[in-house]
Amino acid sequence: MTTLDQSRHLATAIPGPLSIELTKRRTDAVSHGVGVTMPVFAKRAGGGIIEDVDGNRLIDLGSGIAVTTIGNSSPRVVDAVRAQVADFTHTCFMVTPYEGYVAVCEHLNRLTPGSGEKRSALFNSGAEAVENAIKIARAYTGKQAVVAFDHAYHGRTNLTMGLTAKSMPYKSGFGPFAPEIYRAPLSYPYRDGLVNKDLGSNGELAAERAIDVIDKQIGAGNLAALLIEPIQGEGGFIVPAPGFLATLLAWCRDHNVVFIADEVQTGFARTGAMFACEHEGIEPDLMCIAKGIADGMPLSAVTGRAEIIDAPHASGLGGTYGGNPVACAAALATIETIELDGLVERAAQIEALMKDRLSRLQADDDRIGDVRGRGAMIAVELVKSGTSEPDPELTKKLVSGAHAAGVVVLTCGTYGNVLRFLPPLTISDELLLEGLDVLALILADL
Ligand code: PLZ
Repeated sequence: MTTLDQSRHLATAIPGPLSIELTKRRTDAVSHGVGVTMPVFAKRAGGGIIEDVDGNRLIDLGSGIAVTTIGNSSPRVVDAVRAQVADFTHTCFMVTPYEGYVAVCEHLNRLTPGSGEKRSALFNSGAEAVENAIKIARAYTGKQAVVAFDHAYHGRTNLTMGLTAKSMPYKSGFGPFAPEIYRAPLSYPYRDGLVNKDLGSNGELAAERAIDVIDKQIGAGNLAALLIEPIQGEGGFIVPAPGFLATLLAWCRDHNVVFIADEVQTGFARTGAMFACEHEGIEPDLMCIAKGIADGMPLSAVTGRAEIIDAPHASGLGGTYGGNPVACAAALATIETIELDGLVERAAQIEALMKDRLSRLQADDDRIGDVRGRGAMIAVELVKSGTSEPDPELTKKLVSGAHAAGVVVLTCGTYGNVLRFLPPLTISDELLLEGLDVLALILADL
């Protein structure tokens, strides 16, 4: 295979003729319920570039929604997957197990925060990991209620739709949802701070507000689990105020409530730590892991305290494909790559680079209300000039301008006004800064 040139290049207008052709086929063949961010079809990807079928090379600031963190088709993953496919593709771990599954669990038990005895179970998707974490928490506590937070995103299956906060496009028309799901207020420093300065900066205060709602509306005696993203992903890359997570965790420990960290988007070196919980010094009871774990092969996990995760009866957890051997081989190669190539440190460098560039942009442009995030998970919240009112229209225009200029960038946020950056950690500084420069130019023109 020829190496992929690490430069942005527009060979045609975006989308080009071959992508337009494929889009016609897609419209005829693929359910219109499946949305698409950018109407270009991928041909190859690696480093910091996605090449489309028309020969356009796009700067990748999305990593397929935080999945190809170690770079697309990462060399060790390619080798490991090839070797595993040639040996066997599937036996089902529940029928005749294989070493790769066990080895992935050993690594996860080692890599996740917390020194006590831990165990893991493997599944296919982020949503499936969340569903299983809740099954485990219910089995362990003998209680049923689950609390999730404002702006939360946990998936699109029935239970996880119920846990996800935003109606459009995730839930609208798809109910009824599972019972015993409750919602508590999050710590959202930028928006809390507009209302009450202390609340914006003091995570303990924000946690007390949430605990009060939980106490009054659910009661700890009924609550099996508290489920939270340590940095919210789809909800807007919201980093809670310091102390918020630790205060919630301490309350959970006092009340026999299982604290589940959904690290599906934040995990696996993305935030400048192996897991985002490390930044807050907390050790969750259970952690949901997916996305970056296997460089795009479908794999997810629940890892946590042995006492809790062993609570379900034998055969209470499982699934045909969970911990597929090819996905496990990819995960082992991913872990090796992160550790040998120092990618956790690389994510921290990317944070410094991006925050420097974006804060300078913010200083000159009051439509950038907030710059936030950690590691290679950085966002800007766009507002109407001179206000804090969300500006989803500006966000849409900026993103479509970026797409036309060959920069793959995504949005998020309850109000649709957050531009989020999730570059692969293998992107060069030059490409990363070029991507941000393109955005800055488009923003200046709008
Ligand atoms: N938990 C924190 O970010 C997936 C979803 C994109 P699955 N986020 C991207 C979309 O529009 O479907 C996600 C997440 C967090 C759970 C999930 C769900 O992971 O692998 O998509 O099921």
